[in-house]
Amino acid sequence: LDRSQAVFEAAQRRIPGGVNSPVRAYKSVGGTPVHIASGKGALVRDLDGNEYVDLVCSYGPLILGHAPPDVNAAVAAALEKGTTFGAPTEGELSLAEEICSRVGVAEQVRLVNSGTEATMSALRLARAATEREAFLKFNGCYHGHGDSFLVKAGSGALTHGDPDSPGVPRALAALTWVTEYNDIDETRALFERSGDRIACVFVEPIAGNMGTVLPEPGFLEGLRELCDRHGALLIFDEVMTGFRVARGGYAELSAVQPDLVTLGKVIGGGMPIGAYAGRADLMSQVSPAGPVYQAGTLSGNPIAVAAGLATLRKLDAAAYVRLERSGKRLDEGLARIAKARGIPLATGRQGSMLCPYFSNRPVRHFDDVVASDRATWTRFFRAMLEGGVMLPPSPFEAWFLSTAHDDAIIDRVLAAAERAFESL
Ligand code: KE4
Repeated sequence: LDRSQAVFEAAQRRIPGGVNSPVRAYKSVGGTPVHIASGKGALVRDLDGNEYVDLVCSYGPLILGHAPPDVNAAVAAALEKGTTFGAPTEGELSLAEEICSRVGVAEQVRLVNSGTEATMSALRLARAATEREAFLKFNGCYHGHGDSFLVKAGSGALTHGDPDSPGVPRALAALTWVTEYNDIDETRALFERSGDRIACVFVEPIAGNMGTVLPEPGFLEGLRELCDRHGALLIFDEVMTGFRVARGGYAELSAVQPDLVTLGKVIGGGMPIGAYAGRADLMSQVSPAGPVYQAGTLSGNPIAVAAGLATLRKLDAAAYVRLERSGKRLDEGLARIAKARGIPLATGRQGSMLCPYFSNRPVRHFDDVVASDRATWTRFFRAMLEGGVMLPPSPFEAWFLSTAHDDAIIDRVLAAAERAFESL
């Protein structure tokens, strides 16, 4: 990793931690972060020429794999006409129509440039629409780095939030309330105490930022019922699950429908993008149709829109059949190998997003994730990297597959896992 090492050392002088997003710095697993030179399909190559099967897939966007020909062609064609105009274009309408045709609750969409912008904006809209200031999120869920979201469960009686980062004003953090994911009783108690103050509930319908934790039966249903009873909005943060777990996102798989949904990652096909969408009576309150201000220089830019449209248009029913086949093959293969070696492994999976935990109990809450054997996980991460498979460098990150991860690629991952488990 000589070249990665050299670039990383120089980068740390010019970029905080040498990276532009913290997880990439390998803090959880130690060692030099592998710097990537190129990617194609399911494979990436580092600066020193080493090849890996990529299970990071940029933390979700690359559902068609690296440099898919149709997406690259669409971007190249768009580039010929310029990159951004600061004026409306037809492509933005096409992408909005495409999103609304797939996401049941979406009657209107506003495009932004990241998941963080999408959740920040949706929160502002929810606060405006309900004229309430407090909102609820869940321990272990991540909704981007907006101030109101960098809050951990508070010590206060009302579970008032405490800042999870310096620089987040305490007065703001106090308006973020935090309860346990999959614990509808604690959430119901909070609503009964203060439901009239809650503007909205933000939830990852599948928690993809503490690995992959599925909602227990009754959890999302309970949130819907509590929001309806107390006049709060239910917001599904589908930045990660949107168009990942089904053609219409998680909401297609569930009887529970949110009032607003936030999107990102897949809808940009690898280019910077985010979106928030929902019923017209809510979205029509957003500027300039309504008073809730939100803006962005590159929002809806033709390049991201071209990449997103090309991606969504490839995601037909057959694509999701392939994604499920690959996810199932990997999940079952890992379970078989771990069982043969007597190593406790619990895996959360939905389609092509999954996370194995070294745990002898099912992972239902954040504390189950924290209790899993992260030292063994780190040794596993290292052994897999040695074996030519690049996992996300943190036990709290979901693994992602793409339509380019075919049976041969999955079997190559399982062969590396066989050797990695032997070394544990
Ligand atoms: P971005 O601002 O990173 O585009 O999106 C924030 C976000 C919002 N909501 C959910 C459910 C998300 O998963 C994310 C971003 N996910 C992380 C992965 N854990 C991005 C990776 C990173 O931070 O580098």
